[in-house]
Amino acid sequence: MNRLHPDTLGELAAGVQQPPYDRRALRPGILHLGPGAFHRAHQAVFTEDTLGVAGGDWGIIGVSLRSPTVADQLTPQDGLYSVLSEDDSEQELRVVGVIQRVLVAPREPEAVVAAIADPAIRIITLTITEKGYSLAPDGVSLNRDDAAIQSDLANPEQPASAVGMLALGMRERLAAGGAPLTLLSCDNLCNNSMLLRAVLLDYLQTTFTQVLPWLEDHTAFPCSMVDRIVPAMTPERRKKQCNALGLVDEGAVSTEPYSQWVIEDLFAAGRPQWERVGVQLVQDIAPFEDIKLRLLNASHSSIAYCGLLAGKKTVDQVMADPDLRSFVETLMAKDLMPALDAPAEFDLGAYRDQLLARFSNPTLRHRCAQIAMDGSEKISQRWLPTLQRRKAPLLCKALAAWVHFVLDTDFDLDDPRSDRLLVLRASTAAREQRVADTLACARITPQTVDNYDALRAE
Ligand code: CS2
Repeated sequence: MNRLHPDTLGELAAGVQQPPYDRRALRPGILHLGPGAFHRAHQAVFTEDTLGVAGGDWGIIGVSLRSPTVADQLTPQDGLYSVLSEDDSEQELRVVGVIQRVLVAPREPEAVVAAIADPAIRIITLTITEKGYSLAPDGVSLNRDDAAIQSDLANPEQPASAVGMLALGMRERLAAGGAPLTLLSCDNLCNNSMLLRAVLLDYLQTTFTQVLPWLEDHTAFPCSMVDRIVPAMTPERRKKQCNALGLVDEGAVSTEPYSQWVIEDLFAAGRPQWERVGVQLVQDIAPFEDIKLRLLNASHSSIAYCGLLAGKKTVDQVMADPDLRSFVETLMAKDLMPALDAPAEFDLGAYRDQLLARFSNPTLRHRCAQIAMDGSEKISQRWLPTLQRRKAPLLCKALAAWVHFVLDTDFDLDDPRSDRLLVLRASTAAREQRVADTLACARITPQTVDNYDALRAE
């Protein structure tokens, strides 16, 4: 089989959808930090669909902050990749063409800075994961104890962190005339773009203060809620997808049919007509963020830790186990849903039913271990707000499962605080202290939760 490339599109299997516009007419208008599978299955697809329906020339340049993997996958394919979306009743395979180039920051830092400075780039979107924002333990300011931030603050001309890279790029943008810019976070954090703004302001105050007035007047930071389940690709799945495609695709992504994007309608320099393809542009994003993080993601993390401890590998396996499913359903009904202030017109019950069906999708094989990653960051976004609002005994069980997972098992700990957590795992200190220290890694402390002692006792 040949490799996917504009020159080989004629060899695609019948029925595979192709970009519905002329790729040669695209101009880079969006820069995306973190072009991993999630971006390629979500924001890129919405923009691709918009080009098909509404025209325009919004091309995307991807920037990987660390690894060359995505560039190595997509560059030989001229940016093309395929997306398979499926559940047990539908299946769609398509080739997406909206990504024009992928840059690798450590390999070509000047090109990344130049792209951020380029006035043709009008929107910077980000999927850099929760830990990419370098948030301090208070969850809202810049973590100056973070090694990457410390090194960037000491040497802001050669940044490695996302915040440092954006700050340097913005300084150059200002020097190049200061064209207005929108920065749009697409990570699973409450108030995501406001947090990005806060850490950037903090960083700029000690690096390039001249950027601050421009940032105040010429940038916009709309928050957004993103939703699509995108499991990490496996070699077997990729092989199957390539066979269905008729071409080798190293950048293949597979996902579910469902996809949702809600964005605060606050842009500094225009945007694609995303509303034409179902993106919701709203004034008040808070209810959408809360419902998604505190119901979908909160259940997801509970499924991950409880499932792994019960010997399950994937989310659908957990959902197929009657006891675990009943635990998830009760957790949603008794603890998570009552802690939400959903708008009166929002049908929370229908949303819950849809989530249960999405989690049960047998074609996704979404690994619990993937969701279990970065627990210390995710828990404070997904579980803490509910724990702060009410007594939540089932959620406490999930929290106990995480603590048990960290302290008492030999599961791999893929977490930004894994050094600390591994020390706690090995420690022979009193149990109570180790539990408290583990909880503190997820920002759960007597300062953040009122009924902390009761919660820890559970
Ligand atoms: C998951 C999310 O990996 C995780 O932590 O909970 O990535 C989840 O699949 C998405 O947020 C769904 O939109």
